[in-house]
Amino acid sequence: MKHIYLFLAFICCYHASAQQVQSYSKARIDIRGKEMNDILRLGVDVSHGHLVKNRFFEAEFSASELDLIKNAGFTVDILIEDLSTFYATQNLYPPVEHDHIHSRNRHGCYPPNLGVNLTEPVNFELGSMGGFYPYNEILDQLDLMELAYPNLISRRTAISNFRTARGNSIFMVKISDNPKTDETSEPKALHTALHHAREPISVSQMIYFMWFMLENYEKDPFIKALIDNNEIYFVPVVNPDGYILNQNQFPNGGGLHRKNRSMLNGQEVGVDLNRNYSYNWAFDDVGSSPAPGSELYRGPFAASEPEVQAIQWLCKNVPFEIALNFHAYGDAVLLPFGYSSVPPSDLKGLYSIAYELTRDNLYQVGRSFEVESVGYFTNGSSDDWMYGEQTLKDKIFSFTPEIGSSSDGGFWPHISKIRELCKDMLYSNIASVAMLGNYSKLVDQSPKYIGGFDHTAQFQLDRLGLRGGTFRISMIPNSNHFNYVGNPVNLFLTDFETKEGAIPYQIRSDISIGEEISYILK
Ligand code: 0X9
Ligand code: CA
Ligand code: CA
Ligand code: ZN
Repeated sequence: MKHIYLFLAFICCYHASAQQVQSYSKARIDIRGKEMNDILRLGVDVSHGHLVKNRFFEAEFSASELDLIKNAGFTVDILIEDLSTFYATQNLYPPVEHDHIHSRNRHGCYPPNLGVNLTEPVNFELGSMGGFYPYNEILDQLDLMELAYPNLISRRTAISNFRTARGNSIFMVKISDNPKTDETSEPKALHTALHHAREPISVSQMIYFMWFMLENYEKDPFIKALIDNNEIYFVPVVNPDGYILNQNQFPNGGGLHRKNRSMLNGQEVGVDLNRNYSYNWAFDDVGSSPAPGSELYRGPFAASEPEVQAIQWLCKNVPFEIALNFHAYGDAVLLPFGYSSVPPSDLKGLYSIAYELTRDNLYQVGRSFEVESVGYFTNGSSDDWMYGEQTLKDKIFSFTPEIGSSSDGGFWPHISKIRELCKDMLYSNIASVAMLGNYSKLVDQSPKYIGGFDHTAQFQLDRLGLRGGTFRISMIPNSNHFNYVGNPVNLFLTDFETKEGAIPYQIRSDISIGEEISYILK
């Protein structure tokens, strides 16, 4: 009797842990004469990887996904058998160098040519998990910030009383002046990270940005104004259960678990939190999967997951206008909708903001199915609900930055790449707050070469921010060639509007041919 009991107990344990030690490989799938959709239809996660059209698709796959793919008749080449172990040991060696070079990382200043230098915050330190932060180190960072800057950041609090399957809270903090008070008239932005447990760069860059803002408050009037006039909410770990599982299994980094750890009928299945939001949930089986075993499992019903309930609750209680939901990887900023190609009514505005967010890092911009590095539909994503749900709350301009690329190391970049990847996101982060206000972009449209003496400086003004009104453009001579410069011009711009303007000026007649004149449009 006793023996049988022990035997049964053993089976149970084995079962529970078999679920956890899903192993992942990097593999190349031959897609000649086939369709990417044939893979997607298997419920296989093709959310990242490297696609060479009509030839091959290279990405990370779980063992069960590889079985599905092989059974569907694809030829599969295993490139890295045990990907987690590869990641967990990669920092013993220099990073693998890749042949394709990106044309990004200009790292200028913000706004361009106006002061704020995008410098590394001195308080930023790498974490102990291959350079990334284990869960407790993330909470420690938030607490350290509050200790150092109690007047600029709120104390870490749980979002209502939502608890994950493993009993964790979802924490948030806010950066603003008077952070302990809700200043209802201040525009609000939301930044979230780690919907997906294996995307640790999403939280590193968030910590980096937070320190940057706090450290520059006293030093930089532009940053001070952003903090004084807005509230920035941060939810650094949407999926603590999945993240803690990864860190327990791979304390040096490399864990590839994606979903949360929800139970279904007494079995741990895990739900893809970015398929569980309530807007067009389960729209079709291409953008999410009904199969509990799939990496894209959408859950048993809309917002079945406490993590998603917490974020939806927060958005219903705080009127955010812009949200960035940080993920990895793809060198892209995605915008709604993901569920179908039906254009959102604010497509122009969404693009306009996304292009500004990526002005420094030059990431690709588009809806998930339009962007080369993504290329598929998603239903039940955070962006679709945050933007699309306009009855229970107002629309939020929501974006998904996919940080880094496969050549940066995919989900677990080499430790030597982390700071650079964080810095790549600094401009986006700052811009996401600036866009809450009355921000616009001035583009000089004057010809480079002119003759004669009477001219006009021509320019275009694009309104990027959500608050508008009148912008005053003035012309300031910057060399001593001017007889006369016209008065400042006021331009009134509605949402995302573009207008052209001109200011007349006259050049002194003693100028010689070939001489350079210079003026500033402000
Ligand atoms: O598939 C996802 O959930 C996201 N990519 S990831 O590689 N991090 O898993 C993309 C979400 C799509 N979002 C929008 N279309 N806005
Ligand atoms: Ca405030
Ligand atoms: Ca204020
Ligand atoms: Zn993700």
